[in-house]
Formats: sequence, C-alpha cells, structure tokens
Amino acid sequence: MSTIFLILILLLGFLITFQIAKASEYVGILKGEKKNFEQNNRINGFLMIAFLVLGLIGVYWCNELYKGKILGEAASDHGEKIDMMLRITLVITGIVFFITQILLFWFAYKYQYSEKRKAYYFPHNNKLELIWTVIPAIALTVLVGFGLLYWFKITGDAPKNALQVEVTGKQFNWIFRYPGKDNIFGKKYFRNIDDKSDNSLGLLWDDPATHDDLVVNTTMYLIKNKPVKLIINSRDVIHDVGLVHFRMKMDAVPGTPTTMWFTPKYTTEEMRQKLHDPEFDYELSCDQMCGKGHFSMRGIVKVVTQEEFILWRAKEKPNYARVVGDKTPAAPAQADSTKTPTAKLKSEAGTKLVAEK
Ligand SMILES: [Cu+2]
Repeated sequence: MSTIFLILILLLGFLITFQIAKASEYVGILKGEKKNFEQNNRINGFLMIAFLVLGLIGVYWCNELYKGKILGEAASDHGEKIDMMLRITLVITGIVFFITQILLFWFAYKYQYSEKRKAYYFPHNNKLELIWTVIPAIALTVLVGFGLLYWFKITGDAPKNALQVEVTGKQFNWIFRYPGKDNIFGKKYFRNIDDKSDNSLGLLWDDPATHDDLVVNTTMYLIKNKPVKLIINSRDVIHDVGLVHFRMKMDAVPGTPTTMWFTPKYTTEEMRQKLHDPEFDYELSCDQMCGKGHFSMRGIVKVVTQEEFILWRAKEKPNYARVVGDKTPAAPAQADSTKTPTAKLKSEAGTKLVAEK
C-alpha cells in the first residue's frame, strides 16, 4: 500500500512541476521574452547569494553542533603529530574553501547578464596558469611530505627499549601476547591453534621461549611514557587494529605480520580525570569489516605505570603453566623436545614449517 502511495506522490509531484513550467512559459510569452530572461537572471543571481550565505551558516552550525563530539587530545606522541598535521591541512584547505566559494557565488551574482556590459575575451594566460598550478602543487607536496615522514616513523623501527606486544585478530576478538623475561616470543605454528586446549595462538610448547609467554584476551596493558611496538597478526580474515585515542591504525593480515609503534602519554586513570569520566577506557576497535560479529571486536587498552604493569604481569599465569601444568617455566636444557606432539608435527612438516618469532 505504501508503495502505491509513494508512486502516486511522485506522479503528482511530476505533474505539478510540469504545470508550473508550462504556466511560466505562458507568462513569459505574455510578458515578452527579453523581460522574462532578465527577471530569471536576477532571481538566479539572488539565489546564488542566498545559497552562499545559507551554506556558510550551515558550515558554522555543523561545527558548533559537533564540536563536543570529536575526539579530545591525542593520548600518544605520534597522535599529537598526526593531530597537528590534520590542523595544518584543515587551515590550508579551509582558507582555500572560503576564498573559492565566496568568489564563485559572488561572481555569479555580480557578473550576471547586463545590457550595459560586454564580456571580456580572455582565452589564455601563461603566468596565471603557472601560479595556480605551482602554488597548489607546493602546498600538496608539503602536506604529503609530512604525511610520509610520520608514516615512516610510525611503521619504522621502534626504540630498543620498547615494550613488545603481539596483537592477533580473530573472528571475533583480540589476543595479546607478551614475551616473558627473555623478551623473545616463542615459536608458533598455525596448525597448533586449539582454542579448546587453551592454545589460541598455536604456540609450540617444545620451544622454551614459549614457556614464559603471556597470552591474554580483550584487555591490553601498556606502560605510560614507554614506547610500545605492536606486532600485528590475524588468525583468519583481514582485521584492523584501530587505536583511535592514540590516532593509530594498522591492518591485521593473515600470514603477513605488520607493525607500528607509539608512546602512550597518559595512564587510563589520568585520562579519566582529564575527561571527567570515571568509566573511560582506551578502546581498540576493529576498523575492517570482518564478518557478522565485527561490531563485537571491542578491545580495551589499559595504560598503567611501570609499577602497576609489573604487578599485573606477576599476577598473570603464562599459558604454558596453565596448559602443561608446570608451574615454573622449564629451562631449555630440561625440556624433552622429542616427546611432545608439537615436535612430532614439526618434524613432519619439515621445511614447510612456518614458525614466527
Ligand atoms: Cu575484525
């Protein structure tokens, strides 16, 4: 029924427009062609100015409306630079926007047809063309240059003292891994992935480096003022690590680890006080449509002090201790690597074995 109504409304709209057009045509004939043309020109010129004024009011209104809804201060050093870059881009494009829009609509009004004036024939000017090509080219090169500089910094080598966290996306949550005291991520193999036996990353237990690796879900702990390097993986489809408060974002691609690094500036607690929001948490969202549960891939990032981090780390049990039952991580010499099922698998896989550090 509603479809019929919609069609009827559209038909009626079309008929009314057609009738108005016909009526104005007859009015034009009655008034005389020239007078009609001049009147139309004046109306259109006036509409141009009205559009300009209303448009600019709209721009201002939108800004006022969404002022409080944009993200606050960036919570990382790289984020600060990205914000600065964004502000510079907005100022440059904003100035160009206002100048060009005002000129465009003002000229359309000011230079509408007049009997007293003859159009000036101005086909070509090399100097002018050079100016409006070179100036935007320089401005864009500077903007893109800054972008590239920060991109190389973010994806480049992290400082040596950086905390390393491996982030793995899967349908539909995040898995974080911290290397133990040895600061080495133990080897893993995708065929060993087994959620039921608490090995969501497929760690190879016969690699001693896996024994102190800490695997946690949903919440990632970072340290204030300490650089962090994220090594990003995916277990299934392409996900994307989106850390909006730190202004960071990187795809999680299966089989191809990606990296990025930054330094958190404020602890979660400090940010809560800054924002007057006791419930605030840094968010890790998946920024890539990855399936029907995509919306539920909300991870939490807790930025804490070094002391708090050490306390948290001490409380968490490495997966090896949970799965194999050994409370103290085995020393490399004590581990009998020939009897474990993973060792068998490893030898079977031979050169095809894909183990990452
Ligand atoms: Cu995802």
